[in-house]
Amino acid sequence: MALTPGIEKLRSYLATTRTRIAGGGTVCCVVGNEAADLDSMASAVMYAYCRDLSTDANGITYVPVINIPRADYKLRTEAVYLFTEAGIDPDWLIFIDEIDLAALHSRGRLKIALVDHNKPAAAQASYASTVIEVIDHHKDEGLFTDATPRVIEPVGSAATLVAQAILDRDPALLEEGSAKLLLGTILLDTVNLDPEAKRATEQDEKIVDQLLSLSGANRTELFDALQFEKFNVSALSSADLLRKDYKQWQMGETRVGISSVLLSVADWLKKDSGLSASLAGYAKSQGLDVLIAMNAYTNPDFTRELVVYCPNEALRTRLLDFLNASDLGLSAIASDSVDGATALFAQANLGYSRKKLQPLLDGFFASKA
Ligand SMILES: [Mn+2]
Repeated sequence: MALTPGIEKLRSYLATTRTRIAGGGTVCCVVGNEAADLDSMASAVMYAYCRDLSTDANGITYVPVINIPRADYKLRTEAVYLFTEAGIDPDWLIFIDEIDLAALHSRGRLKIALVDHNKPAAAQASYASTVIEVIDHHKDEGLFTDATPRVIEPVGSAATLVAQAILDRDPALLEEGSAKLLLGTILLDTVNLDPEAKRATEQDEKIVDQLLSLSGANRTELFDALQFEKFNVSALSSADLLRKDYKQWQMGETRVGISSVLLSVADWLKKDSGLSASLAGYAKSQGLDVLIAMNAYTNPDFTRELVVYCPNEALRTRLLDFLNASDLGLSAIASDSVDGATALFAQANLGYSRKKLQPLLDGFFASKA
């Protein structure tokens, strides 16, 4: 793949961060939030780049740290797409499992810049005293009042604030690829500046205009491509589909996990003829008694389906009786491709998201105990 024009400077910066960390001195980790959505990743990369090359870096090495393990990167399909489009190789990025923050901290070498959040994640709370900069668009938690800069503004995307910081400091850093990275991020966060979505502010619009001319990108084409890639899970295995958007709870005696899966049950079975074994493997890896996949997709209408995996027959019978009697509107999908531990359903009641299903299940398992 040909390099995007102008990306060489960003590329050589990213390619040398590991060596520079090993070399000693103060390291300022520019960290996004734990959800590590596209905004957090793009903002961390571009803000670290801009700060590292600015005249007031004070000898500090600024490095972007992506706040998820590297193995989870491929689950962020829209990020994989946009970083590739921008000409950025993920091998150059540093993920949270690839840097020893505790060691840097104990040697007094650690500083932190928070982007796309203004309260450190629980895993990083013990480094709160090292926070020196904050760039964010969430509600101001009132922390780190001495941070400089401390920019917390309710715009549609943290990438808007990062782009503003770069335009203020060194606009030459924004070339085709990096401008596209920030632009795509803002478009996705603001639903392509749609007023109905009530995300975009005047500042987002102003920055988008500038990034459009710097990147030469087509706004609608870029947004449509990102929107498509966000839901394009065709490259993911069943285990990856299950862990992409996953939550688990202890409900009384029962350990329950619920995955949101952006794929129809029919397509899933086409992809994975051993779906029951995949569910069993994932349930085992998470120590679950019950694993539920909530399949949701649009083709052409929004549709919900439910996959219930429960190897304990007595528990499964009670659970399925309960679910069938509930207002989920379930009807069984017959299939020879799954074993007896797995039940497949169409779900007529579209109002049941995970947020609503979880308390329903909680009530069932709590009363059972
Ligand atoms: Mn954000």
